[in-house]
Amino acid sequence: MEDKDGSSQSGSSVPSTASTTESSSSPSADDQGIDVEMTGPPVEEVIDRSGEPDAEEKAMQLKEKGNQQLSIGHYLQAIGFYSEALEYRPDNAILLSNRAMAYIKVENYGLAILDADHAIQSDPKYVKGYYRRASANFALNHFKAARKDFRQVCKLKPKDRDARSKLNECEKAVREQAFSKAIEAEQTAPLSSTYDPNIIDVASSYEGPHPSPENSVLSDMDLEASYFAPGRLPKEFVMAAVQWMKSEKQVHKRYVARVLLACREYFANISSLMEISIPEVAPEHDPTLEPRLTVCGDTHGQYYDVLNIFEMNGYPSCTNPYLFNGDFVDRGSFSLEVILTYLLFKLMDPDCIYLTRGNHETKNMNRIYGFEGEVKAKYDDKIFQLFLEVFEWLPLAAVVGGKVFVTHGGLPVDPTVTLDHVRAVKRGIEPPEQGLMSDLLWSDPQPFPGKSPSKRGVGFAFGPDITQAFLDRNNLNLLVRSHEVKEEGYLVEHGGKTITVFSAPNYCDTMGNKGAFIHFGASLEPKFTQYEAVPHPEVRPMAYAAGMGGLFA
Ligand SMILES: [Mn+2]
Repeated sequence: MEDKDGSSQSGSSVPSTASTTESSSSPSADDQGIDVEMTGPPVEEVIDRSGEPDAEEKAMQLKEKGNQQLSIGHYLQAIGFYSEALEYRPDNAILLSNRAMAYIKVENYGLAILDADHAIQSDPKYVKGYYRRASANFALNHFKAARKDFRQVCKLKPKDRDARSKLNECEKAVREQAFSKAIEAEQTAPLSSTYDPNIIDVASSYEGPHPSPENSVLSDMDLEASYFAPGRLPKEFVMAAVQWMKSEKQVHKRYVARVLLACREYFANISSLMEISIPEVAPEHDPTLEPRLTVCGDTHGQYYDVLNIFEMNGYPSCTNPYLFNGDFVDRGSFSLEVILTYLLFKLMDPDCIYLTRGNHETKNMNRIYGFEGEVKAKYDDKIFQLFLEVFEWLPLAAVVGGKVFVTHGGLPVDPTVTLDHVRAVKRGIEPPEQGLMSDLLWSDPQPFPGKSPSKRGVGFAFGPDITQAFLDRNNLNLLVRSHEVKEEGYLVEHGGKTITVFSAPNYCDTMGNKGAFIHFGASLEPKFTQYEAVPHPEVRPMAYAAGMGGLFA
């Protein structure tokens, strides 16, 4: 673990080789159906080397290198090789659809769709172009568009059973979407209002922790439920549960259900914008330290790396509070353990841990990136539904020390948005296609002024001028966001006004990046700590990501 000076001068020199910002074309607003004027960068010139001798051979060599990188999970390197190959063969459908695949892997669905469009244009008979476009649209909740492309695949390859099953899955998603729209209109009661943990039996064979002081099962259900009120969950139980899960065992379903019901209730009754102050006293575990709040970025189911943060930096307590900035689940196969640990601490003491919603605390991301499969494997569908209800009520942003704005993705590009708008965002829903919630959850910074369509296909890219204007308008000093893997675990941009923090080291066991967290003391000067990944039990990332036949795994 190394401490780094927190000044923006030193931070901004950190290279961003792992950030996912490469783009060879600038998508137009029309493609996205977004009705705003874009002031993005001039379209990057793609060098055309197709006339050079041996162009074909060079393109194929670069394709092989790209394929090799793709197969070992080095997606950004793969994108680099495919982009180089495309300079020699700009309209090659295979190269375009391979790069689309790599873009999908890094969640750049907007760019994937552009490449797939291009591939289909170049060769309307090349089925993978349709596959890729369908996958990216599926990830974006555009199920009807995805269905159209899988229909085309089935037409081109009538005997392809895999395509048939994916088409069926699209049909199912279209039906589900229509159904949830219908029940939304009918205001059907959520599962949490009818779910009754009292009828779940705790068998005598259960050897895990209990919330009662005697660490034994209670027969008085009201008494048991009362332990799960915010601020009342015993520390002994929380710490025992954390250790129990570390040994790959499960906390009893009755207790998990109580945690989820209590947390849903808690989050539904607090503001969408949290106001968090810096503690006035030093962390209890080490009184020599400066009082601070610790801000972490994406943790993505990397439970053993989360425990490593706590071992290095102290467990959450009112004198050692944490803010986890979204994307707790998906990708890593210990997502259940990560989110449950955060929620247990939340109930132990609501002021020891703060959570903001990430774009992965959503139903559709969980379907394709593993959390749904994981919860259904470890518990059941109803517990998963209760998790979704908690996610729907998570706050969307925080103001730290009155001056630092923290949100998962980024800033809205609408030049009139104030903190009051953030407070007023309607929650209890999946993020809409566009609007303030989507911007906060999905947007990314860009180095040049203005706004551009997002490489992801949701939200926008916002420049340093947009950041400065938002901070000025709201009397703030700094934006902290997460959402993108960074080689050094963090990156300072926009003249020191935008910090990205990412806390999942060696993301997906393949990316080789460091993790980082930030300390904010009374001065609100960010101080960074970087760290490497630690070993975890042999369950590979995305082990539970079975959605769409494991297409995204
Ligand atoms: Mn994210």
